[in-house]
Amino acid sequence: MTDGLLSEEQLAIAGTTLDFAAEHLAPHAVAWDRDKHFPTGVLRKGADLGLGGVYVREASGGSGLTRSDGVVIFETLATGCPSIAGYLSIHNMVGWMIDRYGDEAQRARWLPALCAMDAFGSYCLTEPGAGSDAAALRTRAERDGDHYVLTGVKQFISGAGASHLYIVMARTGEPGPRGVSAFVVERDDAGLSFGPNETKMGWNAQPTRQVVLDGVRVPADRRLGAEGDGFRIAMNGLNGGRLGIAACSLGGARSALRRSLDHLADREAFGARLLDAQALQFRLADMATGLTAARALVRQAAEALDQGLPQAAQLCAMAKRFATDTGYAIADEALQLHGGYGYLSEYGIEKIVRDLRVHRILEGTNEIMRLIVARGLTED
Ligand code: FAD
Ligand code: 2MC
Repeated sequence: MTDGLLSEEQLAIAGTTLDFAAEHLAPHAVAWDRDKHFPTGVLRKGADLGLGGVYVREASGGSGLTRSDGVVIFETLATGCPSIAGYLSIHNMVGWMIDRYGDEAQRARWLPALCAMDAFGSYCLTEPGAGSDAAALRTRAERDGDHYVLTGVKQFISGAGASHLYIVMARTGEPGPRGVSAFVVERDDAGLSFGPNETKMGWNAQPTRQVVLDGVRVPADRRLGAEGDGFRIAMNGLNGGRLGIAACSLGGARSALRRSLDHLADREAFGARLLDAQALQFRLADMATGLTAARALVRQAAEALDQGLPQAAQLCAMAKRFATDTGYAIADEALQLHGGYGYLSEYGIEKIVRDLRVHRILEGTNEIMRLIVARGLTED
């Protein structure tokens, strides 16, 4: 079911990304999850379609698309695999941050490889002692002449080890958000190392590792933006990132709903198709309604971000909270409608539930999304 609200161009994009998801992601998603395989070759194929630099300006070598286009892209990709679509969303957050806050030399140095996905990107904010309270981060970047020396540990970093570029938020000044700066660290920089790939409930088709910075010495031109601007840069990156994750939840839920319809149409019990039971039809109707409501909020937030509206950050938080909770509930309901088959790995439904579970935690937990929304209410 489509809502008929996409532009001609967005319909064309959605057709391409749906085909990509159906051909290159969906057939392998269960095996990648089982084998913890990060399919870099498939990601590079996506770059041929412009998926490596979705929001990077065309002048910088990207696709120059809007957030409103982006949520269509990530929803459709996630119908094939939420974990891979989720990683691509993070990679695109990194590219956008370099394009938006980098200078000309920095854009020229990193963006061509990121857009081609010859280089993968990771975003490093969280630390073992600073997750939700990100402004409490303790990784230090000490100025030493024309260089900075970075020391600290980043926790739960998506793509770590496989990625070539790491945007690292580190402290250059006072405690709190105003003492934070952003740096681009390259995988080959001396002193950079990685923890083991974490064993996780879901998102198994991409690695999650600690990133350890042990006196990593980088030239000052690796700093993105001015000293002290790093927290603002990180938060602005996350506004769009949260929409990407929200859209990935829509895609996972959309696939789970589609599979439920197919399963109930095939399955017979008590002398009739299960799809003919009105009790089950009503549950499908509620799933479709929840999905459509969540999609509407995600698109409204994307439009607000595209227009640079002052309430955009709050709308992104609302959309992330609502779409990830709703998407998870739909996937869980789909598992129930599949009966025992939903619990078997080969049907792919339990994988969607596991993948979507973490969307309620990462890129800001849904409690933090409520905090952002509530702060906006009391500031009005
Ligand atoms: P905590 O901050 O310790 O929170 C614990 C609980 O307390 C949560 O339920 C939280 O909502 C709640 N809580 C905390 N403060 C409040 C409050 N004020 N009010 C109400 N409730 C509160 N980070 C990155 O930087 N880059 C990545 O690429 C990345 N990828 C990730 C991939 C995976 C698979 C996972 C699991 C995490 C990833 N993260 C990444 C980290 C993620 O963003 C954090 O886990 C998340 O922000 C929460 O931080 P925390 O785990 O330290 O939880
Ligand atoms: N957009 C733009 N600016 C923002 C912003 C947003 N969403 N959120 C905060 N800011 C600005 C804010 O306006 C303020 O600016 P100024 O100093 O100019 O006034 C500055 O940032 C500090 O903000 P606060 O005063 O609100 O700081 P506080 O510490 O009270 O709260 C909080 C910040 C809780 C909103 C932030 O720490 C947060 O978002 N925590 C969640 C962390 C998170 O999302 N981590 C995700 C890691 S990435 C990941 O998981 C991946 C999978 C990639």
